[in-house]
Amino acid sequence: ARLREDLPGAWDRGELSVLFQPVVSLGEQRVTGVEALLRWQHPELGEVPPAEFVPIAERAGVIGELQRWALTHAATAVLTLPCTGAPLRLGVNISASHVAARTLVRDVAAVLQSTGLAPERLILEITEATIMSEGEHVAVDIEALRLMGVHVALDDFGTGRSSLAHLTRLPIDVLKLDHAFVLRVDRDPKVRALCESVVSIAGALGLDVVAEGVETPAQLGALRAAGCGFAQGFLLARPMRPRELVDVLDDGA
Ligand code: G
Ligand code: G
Ligand code: MN
Ligand code: NA
Repeated sequence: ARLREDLPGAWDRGELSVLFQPVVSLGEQRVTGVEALLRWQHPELGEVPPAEFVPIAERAGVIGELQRWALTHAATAVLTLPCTGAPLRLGVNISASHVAARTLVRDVAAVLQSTGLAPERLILEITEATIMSEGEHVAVDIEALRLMGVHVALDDFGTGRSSLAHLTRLPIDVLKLDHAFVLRVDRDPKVRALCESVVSIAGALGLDVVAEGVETPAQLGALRAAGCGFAQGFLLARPMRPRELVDVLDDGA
C-alpha cells in the first residue's frame, strides 16, 4: 500500500533514475547499444527494484506516465553520449499493460518528437508473452511502430511459451536470448546445440541475437562459437550511470 501510494509522481520528485547496461557486438568488439533499466530510490524504504514497482505502476494505471518519463529520460541521456562509430542504440523495456493500453504508439512518437532521437536508434524490448497474448491490435500497434522506423526486440526469449515456429510470424528485429540459456551454454551440449540453432534461424530471418546475463568467459566463448552476434552481462559491463558509460565507450570496450 505504501509503494502504491508513493509511486505516482516519484518521477517528478526526482526519485527515479535510469541505469544503462552496455550491449557489446562480439564481431566488432565494441559497445553498440545500451539497455535502459529503471531504478527507484524511495526516500525512506531505499532502493525498490523495478520487478516490484513496475507491476504496481501497471495496477495503479500509471504505467504510461512512468514509461514516458523513462523513455524521455533515457533518450535524452543517450543523446548526450559521445559517439565514435555508428550511433548507439537504446533498448527500453515495455511492459504488457502499456502495450495493452494502446497508448504505446502515441507515447513513443511523442518522445521521439520531443527528444529528437532517431527512431532507428530505439529498440522496444517486449516479452513474447506480451506480443502473443494481447490480441489483434498488438500486431497493428507494433507494425505502426516499425513503420516509424523503431525496432522491436523479443525479450527473455526461451522463457515461457517461446517457440521457434513463432519467430517466423513475429514482427521483431532483435532476439534477446534469456539468461537461463546463457547460464548453461558452456556446460550443456544440448543447450549449446539449441543456441546454435536459434542463432542460425535468427540469421535466416534477419534478426540480431543478443545473449543476456553473460557472467563468465566460458559462457562468452561458447556464445561466440555458436555465432551469437551480441552479448550483455556483468562480465562485459554492469548497468551504469551515463557518466560511467563514457569510459566504456572511450575504451572501445
Ligand atoms: O534491472 P533489473 O534486473 O532489476 O530489472 C528487472 C526487470 O525490470 C526486468 O525484467 C526489466 O525488463 C524491468 N524493467 C527495467 N526497467 C524498466 C522500464 O523502464 N520499463 C518496464 N516496463 N520494465 C522495466
Ligand atoms: O527482463 P530483462 O531482460 O529486461 O532484465 C534485465 C535484467 O537483467 C536487469 O535487471 C539487469 O540488471 C539484469 N542483468 C544484467 N546482466 C546480468 C548478469 O550478467 N547476470 C544477471 N543475473 N542479471 C543480469
Ligand atoms: Mn530487457
Ligand atoms: Na531479458
